[in-house]
Amino acid sequence: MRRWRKKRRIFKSKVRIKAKKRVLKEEKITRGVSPLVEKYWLQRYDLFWRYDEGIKLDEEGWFSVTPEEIAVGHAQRCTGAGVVIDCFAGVGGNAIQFARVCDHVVAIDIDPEKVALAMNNAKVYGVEDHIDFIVGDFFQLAPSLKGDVLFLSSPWGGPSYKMTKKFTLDSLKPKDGHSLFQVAQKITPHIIMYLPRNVDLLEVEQLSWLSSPPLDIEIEGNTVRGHFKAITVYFGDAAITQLCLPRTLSGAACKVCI
Ligand code: MGP
Ligand code: SAH
Repeated sequence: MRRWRKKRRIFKSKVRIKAKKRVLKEEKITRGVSPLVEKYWLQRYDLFWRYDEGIKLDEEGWFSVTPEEIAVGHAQRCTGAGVVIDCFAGVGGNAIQFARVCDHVVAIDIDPEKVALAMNNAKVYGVEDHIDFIVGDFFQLAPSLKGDVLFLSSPWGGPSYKMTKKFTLDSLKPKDGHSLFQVAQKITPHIIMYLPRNVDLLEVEQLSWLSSPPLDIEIEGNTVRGHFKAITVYFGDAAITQLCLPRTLSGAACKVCI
């Protein structure tokens, strides 16, 4: 009799667990997000404070967008700047914040779907008139671009970027970090790079030494609610705190704040 009761209890709890799983699955379907996106969806208000007002993202957008608090920090560095070019604009996380403080923003993305999403999101924030959206390949467009500050947040190869202990610049997509930096420098030396938190910092510093003359550089750790999210590197005048930065032997200023 006791064994039978125990069996019945186990059966009932299994049924309950199955029902709970079904409800969770249904909830996910109603939210319209895949299991990969679920974790980022839970952070939606950190990504876009005005998420509920009509913000739209696709899968890559969910895991790549710069959280709003970090994007605001990037933009503050460019307050009053003339033209900022967001070379890999995605769903507009950065472009929107730049548009709030700069004269004009050029937002480029190779994926037409991303540009459509970024335009929609810029409308939600009421800044669409301050942004020129371009569908195109940054590397092809580069020779014809003119701007005061360049923002580079290229793909890192998806959320698996953190599987490796040290993320090297050659893992950046679609071209390695050195080539990307060289192309960018031909447009302006005032460059901001948004990079993985496990990026090889020595390699990053080398980018400034390899420039001629060496560029001032500031490396900043980015957190949201105390969670270490990414690293931002400011080069040239974008490293605006340069006046109080220690000078290296090369003559360039260098500050690391992580
Ligand atoms: P994450 O590490 O995938 O998220 O991305 P989280 O919540 O820190 O995950 P955890 O499990 O490690 O705690 C952190 C941040 O990096 C995201 O919010 C994006 O801003 C940025 N990011 C991530 N990826 C994969 C990319 C990318 O490919 N390109 C760019 N530009 N940014 C990315
Ligand atoms: N900072 C953005 C996220 C950028 S994710 C935000 O906050 O929303 C990187 C983006 O680079 C992706 O949207 C991808 O479509 C785009 N991309 C990849 N290769 C590109 C290229 N050659 N030129 C321009 N954009 C490219």
